[in-house]
Amino acid sequence: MSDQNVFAALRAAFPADLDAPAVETDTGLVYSWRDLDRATAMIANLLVSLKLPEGARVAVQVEKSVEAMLLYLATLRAGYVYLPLNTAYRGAEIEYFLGNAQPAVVVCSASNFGWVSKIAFKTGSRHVFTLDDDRSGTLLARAAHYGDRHEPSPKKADDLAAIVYTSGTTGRSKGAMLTHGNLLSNARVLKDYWGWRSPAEGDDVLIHALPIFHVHGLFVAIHGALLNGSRMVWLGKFDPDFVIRKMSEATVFMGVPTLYVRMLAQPALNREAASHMRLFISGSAPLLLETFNEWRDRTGHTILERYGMSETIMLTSNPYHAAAGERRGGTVGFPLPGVGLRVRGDDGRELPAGEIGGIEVAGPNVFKGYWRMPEKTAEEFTADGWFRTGDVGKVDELGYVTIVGRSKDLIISGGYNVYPAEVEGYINELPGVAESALVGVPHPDFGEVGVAVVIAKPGVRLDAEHIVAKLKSQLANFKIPKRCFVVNELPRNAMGKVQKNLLREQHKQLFT
Ligand code: MLC
Ligand code: AMP
Repeated sequence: MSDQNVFAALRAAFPADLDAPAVETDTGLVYSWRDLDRATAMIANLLVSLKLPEGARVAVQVEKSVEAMLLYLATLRAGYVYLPLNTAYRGAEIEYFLGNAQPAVVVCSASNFGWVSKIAFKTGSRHVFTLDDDRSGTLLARAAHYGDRHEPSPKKADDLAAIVYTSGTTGRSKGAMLTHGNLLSNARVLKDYWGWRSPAEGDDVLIHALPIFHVHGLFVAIHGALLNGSRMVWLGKFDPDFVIRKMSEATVFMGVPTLYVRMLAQPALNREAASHMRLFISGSAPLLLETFNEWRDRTGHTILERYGMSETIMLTSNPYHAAAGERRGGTVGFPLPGVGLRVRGDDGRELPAGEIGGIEVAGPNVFKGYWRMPEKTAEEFTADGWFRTGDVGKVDELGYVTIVGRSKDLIISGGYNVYPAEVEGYINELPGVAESALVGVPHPDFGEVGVAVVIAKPGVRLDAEHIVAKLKSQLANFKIPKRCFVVNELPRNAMGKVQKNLLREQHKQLFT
């Protein structure tokens, strides 16, 4: 197979006019295609000069910036493995990720250099650079000494491109190993499926408003624009008002449902504001039918909902072209071309249309396995090689997939995953805590949020606010329970298992 380096494929799609704008930021900076090419070459040359071993990981925890995207692209260009880390992660979380992935290079913001570098050196990293969202830091200062030409490292489809950590339902996070073949095949399918228009066909412009340390903002959005040679309007942080204003010069927007909810709260959102737009895409969490309908009423656009995972990138999508069917609210559309999707019952039987069971998938987009966890990898794949998503759903007669729930105990809050087992583990470690349960309840802004219910050890008086304050010092902010209750007992079934469904029911109206 010829070279499958994702960067090489993206680079080949750059428009002929390299001086045309490729990225324009919310702070008024403009980067040309030539800038992207040269800067990624310089960073790639710096990485190569470090003489890293084959397959070395480059772990990155920095605020969103165009330079952070360039570092991602440069890592692919140089042939190393990119490991993005949410900026919300705190000390213990970072210590685990670096200890598990053993990256050769760590890049962090200057203000975190003290504690991050301490962990990085302890876990065996040789190089720690800084990068801030104002183009400062040692990474760029060092890269400035290197040449602006670099031949992308040739890669096979099966070579590792990125490791994306996803929390585990039990135990620790797992690093999903994604290959160049996974990323490239998915990007090519989406380019076609979502009708990206080449510059000659009318120039798509993407509004990029998502974080770039997860699949949605990092792969789906960035690859989508670059593989099509399309300009990006780049936001460091989502701002509903700014996005609505920029719609007049853009055509594509991708967001998690919370972003749509927040834009709907702006009076400026109307048909005229959205008239230049071609496509609104939603994913990472369930889009409420109410949001889907309200968006159509207010803007005249039907949101295209799609479904994916860190382990698989994109799996299904509602159709773009009307000829392929309508975009159906409440569904995640059809399996993408090349993606196999089946629904199986508890007894392993493949279920017919309309019946609810576990969703399993296969295809060139499905990851290679969990980093250094062969037993976990084996658990999540069936004997015939299909990946168990942990999502529960059905496929109707026409082929539309609907997700009705999850077999994995997971809360999706504002598009971020929160695993109750992890948060409960931290709560249970606090002095005086006997036991705890974290459940997801509906929330008007984040879709779903975590609520903690805690039992004290005999004779101990616990303070809910104190528990939350302690968690804030240890865990990423989006994992912090939005409310905490100290109670005398947890509801249990006959087997002694905590009945989370009853807790969810009890607290379901806390925020609505
Ligand atoms: C922020 N907070 C959250 C939160 N984000 N709480 C729960 N869930 C979240 N997602 C908390 C903060 O800790 C803070 O609490 C308070 O909310 C306000 O913080 P903020 O900083 O003002 O929030 P904001 O920056 O506006 O962030 C909200 C958001 C962000 C929706 C813009 O969460 C976001 O960008 N989400 C997108 C996530 C994403 O890209 N997911 C894709 C995963 S890929 P306090 O108490 O400190 O004030 C994937 C696969 C696929 O799932 O299919 O795509
Ligand atoms: P992550 O591990 O962050 O990649 O999250 C993947 C999970 O997000 C999936 O397994 C689903 O549970 C959920 N998800 C992604 N897209 C959708 C969607 N459109 N509707 C419902 N759930 C979704």
